[in-house]
Amino acid sequence: MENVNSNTNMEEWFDAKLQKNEMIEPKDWMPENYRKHLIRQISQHAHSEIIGMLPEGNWITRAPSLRAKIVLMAKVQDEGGHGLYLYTAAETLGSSRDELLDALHTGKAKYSSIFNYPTLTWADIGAVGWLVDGAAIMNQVMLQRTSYGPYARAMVRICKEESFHQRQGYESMCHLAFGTTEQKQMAQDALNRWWWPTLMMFGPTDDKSPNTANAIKWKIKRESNDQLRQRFINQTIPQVEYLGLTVPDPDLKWNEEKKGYDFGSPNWDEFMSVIAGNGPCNRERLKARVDAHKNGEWVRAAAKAHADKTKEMEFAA
Ligand code: BYC
Repeated sequence: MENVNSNTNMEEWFDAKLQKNEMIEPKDWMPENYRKHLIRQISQHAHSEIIGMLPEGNWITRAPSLRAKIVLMAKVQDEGGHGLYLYTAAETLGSSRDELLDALHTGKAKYSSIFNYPTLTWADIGAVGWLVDGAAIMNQVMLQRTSYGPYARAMVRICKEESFHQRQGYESMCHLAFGTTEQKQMAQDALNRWWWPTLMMFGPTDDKSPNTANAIKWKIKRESNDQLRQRFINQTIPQVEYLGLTVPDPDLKWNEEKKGYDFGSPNWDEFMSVIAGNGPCNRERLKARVDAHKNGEWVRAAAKAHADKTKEMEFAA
């Protein structure tokens, strides 16, 4: 822990550190609400990564070529790795892995709404990589400068990998959009279904986002939900146009004055219903996760026995 002399007010010391854009580290003093806020956000993020493996993993056996299969497997493995870095970052705040997973498995903790939608065709895998990973990067680039050190450092590698995922998705969409009429229709259908849920990933509008004020004050989030959503739309629409596709939003229009697109409102009732556990796939996703955890019990036990034995042998040597 950095040297905090007894006269120093801890809160002032913490604020001054944030002011100087210095990172907060695990052993530093921090306000209890800052710790709780981070455990909530980082663990939700970790849960999203491992639940995010499910809709894509669903297509590994049906990928249309060996190359597509290898790329998709690599992507799904990356998501598992992201979950692990993030759980580890959350653990440095004093929450155990078991507690975090228990909150997920009992439905207490949230994970990203987007993963409660089904992947119906191969084009959905392209759309997920392009749009969902694209939205994730938009959100996560700023998190590389988040104020909590372990979270910020985990995000550096995660962003590099998400960037590869986004390109993988866009490449796949290019194949379909420039392919046969049926393939182009598949791509358009996937875009139609994933567009609005992707915009919801950024969270509620700023006036309805209870966590943003503290997140900005504590430099956890550097930009608001609406700012990031707007930037994502501005960046993605030219990509949609290049593909010769359209987004399902009659209100989408370039606004020269703001140098950005005006757009319609996502269905926020649907969003609230999905995050309350009533989306199209919430139950299926949670069940798959709980089953995987139970079925992996013997692997965890074997890995622990091996680690304990290795330690014992090192000690004896
Ligand atoms: N889904 O006050 P707000 C990925 C909740 S990408 C579910 O604005 P905050 C991946 C929110 O938790 C996805 N819940 O909250 C990509 C809060 O409820 P609680 C993961 C949502 O935290 C590709 C309430 O609504 N990325 O992993 O300031 C492949 C009010 O919201 C959502 C991250 O997690 C949502 N979309 O902002 C594989 C990035 N939106 O907790 C994997 C890190 C809002 O008070 N997280 N809620 O009960 C963040 O940046 C922020 O937590 C959010 C929400 C932007 C998501």
